[in-house]
Amino acid sequence: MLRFNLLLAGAVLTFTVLTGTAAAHTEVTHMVPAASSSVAAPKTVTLDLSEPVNLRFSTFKVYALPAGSDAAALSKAKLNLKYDSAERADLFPGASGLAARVQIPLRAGLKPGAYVVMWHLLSDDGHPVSGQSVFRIK
Ligand SMILES: [Cu+2]
Repeated sequence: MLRFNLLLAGAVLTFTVLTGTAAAHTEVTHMVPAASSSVAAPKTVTLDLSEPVNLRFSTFKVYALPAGSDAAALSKAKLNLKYDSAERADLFPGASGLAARVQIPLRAGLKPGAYVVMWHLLSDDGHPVSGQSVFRIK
């Protein structure tokens, strides 16, 4: 009986670990330009996600980061703004459908300085995930 209980406990633990992994929140696994990198003016930002997300319920923006500003605070202030395309460094028109890779076109002639890529995603399990990453144009 003890042995059976141990087996059962092991099976429950294994199940928990496996389903825990499957229900993990969507993450940005790779990005170009990479976080903290310094690059010549790029034409696009590319984000790879750990699983496909529904783009219709996801937001991606790029903003210039004013000197001395906090990237997380700027993202919080700007992610939910509507009709802010004139302020933004990107020309992302929005999208729909499922995708695990997102390409965000950038404006031509962006000035040297820091830029924040910010995102708001709907994970597979229905939970929202927000994040941001900073790169620098030389
Ligand atoms: Cu969740």
